[in-house]
Order: sequence, then C-alpha cells, then structure tokens
Amino acid sequence: MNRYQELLAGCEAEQLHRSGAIQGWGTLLWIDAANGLITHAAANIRDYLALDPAQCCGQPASSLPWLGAELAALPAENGASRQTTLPDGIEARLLRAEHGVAVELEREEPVADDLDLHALQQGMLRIPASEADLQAYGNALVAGIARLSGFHRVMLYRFHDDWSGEVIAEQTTPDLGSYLGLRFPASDIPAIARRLYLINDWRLIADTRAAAVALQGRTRAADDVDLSRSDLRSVSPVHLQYLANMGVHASFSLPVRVAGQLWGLVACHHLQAKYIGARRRRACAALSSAYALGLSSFIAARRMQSIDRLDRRVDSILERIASHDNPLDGIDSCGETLRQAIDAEGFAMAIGDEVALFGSTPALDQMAQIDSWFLSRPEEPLYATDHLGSIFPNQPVLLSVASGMMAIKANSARSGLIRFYWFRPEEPTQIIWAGNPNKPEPEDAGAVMLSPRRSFEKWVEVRSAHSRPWSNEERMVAAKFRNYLLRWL
Ligand code: BLA
Repeated sequence: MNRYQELLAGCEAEQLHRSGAIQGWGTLLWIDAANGLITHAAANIRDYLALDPAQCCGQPASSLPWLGAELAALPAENGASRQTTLPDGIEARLLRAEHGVAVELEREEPVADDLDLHALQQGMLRIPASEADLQAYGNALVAGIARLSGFHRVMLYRFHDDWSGEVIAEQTTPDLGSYLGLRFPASDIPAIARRLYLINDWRLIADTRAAAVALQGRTRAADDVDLSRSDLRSVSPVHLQYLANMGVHASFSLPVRVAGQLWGLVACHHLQAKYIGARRRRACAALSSAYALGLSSFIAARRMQSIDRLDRRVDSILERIASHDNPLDGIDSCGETLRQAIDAEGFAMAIGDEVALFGSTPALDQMAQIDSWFLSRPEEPLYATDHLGSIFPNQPVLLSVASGMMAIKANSARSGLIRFYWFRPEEPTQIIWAGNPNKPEPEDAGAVMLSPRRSFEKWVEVRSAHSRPWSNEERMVAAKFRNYLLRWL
C-alpha cells in the first residue's frame, strides 16, 4: 500500500458520526436515554441558553421545563424527531439515536416569505416523458435549488455502479466555472459518508474556515455521542481540505434516493461562507424529494417497457426452440436469434465437448479456455462482465471481440451441463475526470501529498478493454433462458 492508498483507507474508516464536535452555526445537548440526564453540552451552549457547559452536565433534562416536555413526547424509536420554537426565536430539534437524544438549537433565519416553494414544487410533480425531458427535469431541479438556497453553483450529481459520479446538470456562475459532464472518483465520497445520506435529508457545511465546537462531558468522552442524524455534526478535516482545494467555502448537499438506494446528490457550492436556515433547508429537501419521485417513476416505467420488450422476444425464441422434436436442434437453428436476443455480437453454445459459434466470438481454442474457467465456478450459474480482461489479461485478440461476456450454465437431466455465452467487443470510451483520480501529485519536496487532489482540471482517460455493459434487464433475460434450459432440455 502506498501512502495515498493509506489515506484512502483511513477515510473509509473515519468514524464521521463520532467526531465529538459540531459546527458553530448552532449548539447541542446530549441526553442519556437511560436516565434522562444531560451528559454532554457543546462549548457554545451559553450563546443559546442560560447554561454553563460544564455545570449542566449531570443535570436532568427536565431542569429545562420545555425540554422535559418535548422529551416526554418524543417517540421511543430510533430516528424519531420533534421540533419546537422557543420564545426567543430559537428552533429546537430533538433527535433520538440508539443510546441517547440529541437536542440541536439554531437561531431561526429571518426569511422573507418569497420562498416560492409551492410553485417550484408544482413544476417537479410530474413524470418525465423521455430522456430529453428527464434532462430538462434535472435542469429544473438545479435551477429551483439555486433559487431556494442562493448557492453560487448547484449540481445534480449521479452515481455510477462503481460509485464514481458525474455532474449531469448544473447552474453556475462564471467565477466558479463549470463541472458539467466531469467524472469524480468513488473515493471523493467514502461509503461511510454516502451511508449517512440514507438517513439524512441534507448536509450543510456553512463555513469551511470556522473552527469546530467541541462537545464537553463531565464523565464521558465526547466521541460517545452519536451524531449520525445531527445537522450540526462537525466536518471531516480531509473533506474541508477538499472543498478548500476546489476554492469553495460552503457546501450544501441533498440525497436523491431511488428505491431506498442513493442514486445521486444535489451538490451546492458557495465561494464564501453561507448559512441557510432550517426552513430553507427543508424547502430544498421538499424539491429534491419531488424530483426523486418523478425520477423513480420514470426509471420504473422504462424498466417495465424494456422487460416487456425483451420478454416478448424471449418467448418467441423459446416457442421456436420447442417446436423441434429435439430442443437441442432447436437451439442450434436459433443461434443467430439467441445472439440478437441480448443484443450481443457473438453467441456460443457448449454441451459436453461440443461448441457451436455464432457471430463474432473468440476462436475455438480461446472458447475452450473460457469454458473451462466458467465450468470451474459451480457456484456461479450466471456471470456477466464488461471487462473480461480482469480474468484473461494480456490477450488483446480475445478481448477485442470479447471484452464483454455474459454466461449461463444449467445442468439438465437429459442433456447434461449446457453453457450459453454472449459476447460484446471492446468499445474504447473517454471519461473526462475532474483531475487525475489515480495519481496523487507530488508535493514540492517530492513527497506524495497526503490530502485530496489539488487539481480539478479536466483529465481525459481513454478506457479500453471494456465493452458496453450488460443491463439488469439483459441479465434477467439470460436468467430466463437458464430456467428454460433446466426445465425443457
Ligand atoms: C464528503 N465529498 C463529501 C460530500 C461530497 C463530496 C458532496 C458530502 C459533504 C458535502 O456536501 O460537502 C464530494 N462534492 C463532492 C464531489 C463533488 C462535490 C465529488 O461537489 C462534485 C461536484 N474526499 C476525498 C478524499 C477523501 C475524502 C481523498 O477527496 C478521503 C480519502 C473524504 N468526503 C470525504 C469525507 C466526507 C466527504 C470524509 C464526509 C465529510 C463529512 O460529512 O464530514
């Protein structure tokens, strides 16, 4: 492991929710769920309540009557929350975690009533009709969030399967430049940070240069406190460095979740520090949730159409195969159609030692190699890759026709072990990264930098030895063929 890889591993392990500190745009008390005692207070509590941080620890929460009442009304399940406004315009939120309750206090931001959320949201409550319309829908989202939040640059960031991500819509200012179309590596947002977006509706980093405020406890360490759901959680130093490298001093981001999974983020940047109040944050979250609903419906409708289409194709092939007295003859005569059913350039079928090839496939000796590799993995009845080079490296001839392979095998009672292979050729693509994602730049002294990359200038990778990927629907079709083989052959 080189030192940069060590840094990345360290980031994946950082216990973000146990930072023991908060951002200074609010304050926090922590209450032990078992006995209702305040165990921790942020060092700045005095700016909000007439409490001394050291002395209030150990006091019952009910020594503040409003807090006692809110606590009694807070449901018992993890994640439950309540909020109330105190007489002096301080908004208080209670959030239940596993072993305690966080009480967050924040001064309400005076907001003119021009948050035209209703009109903006109305525009998002629809299902896009086409790919082009989906793009317009994403553009409307970033424009709406820019209007509600006032941030200088607002981006819609979409994750790929490997958790790298791409800016697919953007509203920006000339001062900040544009990241539209650029790709960012998965390590820019470690898994532990991504997971927090499954339970939180936004993350506000209001001032990258402001010092974090420590939590003080009389008997227990600050990192006892679970800040997973806390709006105020302090920011990882590595990420602060990242934002500084981008020239950004405030960041606000919101998850776009589809079917309970993180699909993307809305990411907002500001050149200066920027705080937005809870009302504004909730308005932005309402807009991005509306977007997520429209997007989810679009994806679901597309998937249904594509499954329907593939299903009809598969059924007609299966009927043709079944019309032969010996289904094996049927398969032989349908090789071309089987190849096209999954939109592949090559198809091969193997039974025992016999192999039949259709379209553009590896040569017979290479097929034997692939076949014996696949047969040696009994636990994997279906295998799909867009990068066969990871199994058969340094074989340019093979990979030029078969960078992509999807394979099934089925052990039928009558015919023994049958294997189907679909192949796709190498298709070099260009990925335009925001900075070289692999190679950290050396520091002046020649040492490898131990911080996120410093340059976000375009860096073009030409990716070879990969094919067009196999979609989920295509995998389902392959699985359907496999079921048929098991049942009928
Ligand atoms: C967090 N990284 C984040 C977040 C984003 C990004 C959006 C969430 C917090 C926020 O809203 O600022 C990344 N921001 C991006 C990307 C774009 C953007 C890709 O605007 C593109 C337009 N970061 C690194 C490296 C590490 C790292 C090398 O570059 C670690 C090795 C860590 N990123 C990191 C950590 C967090 C983070 C630890 C969590 C910060 C926190 O919540 O405290």
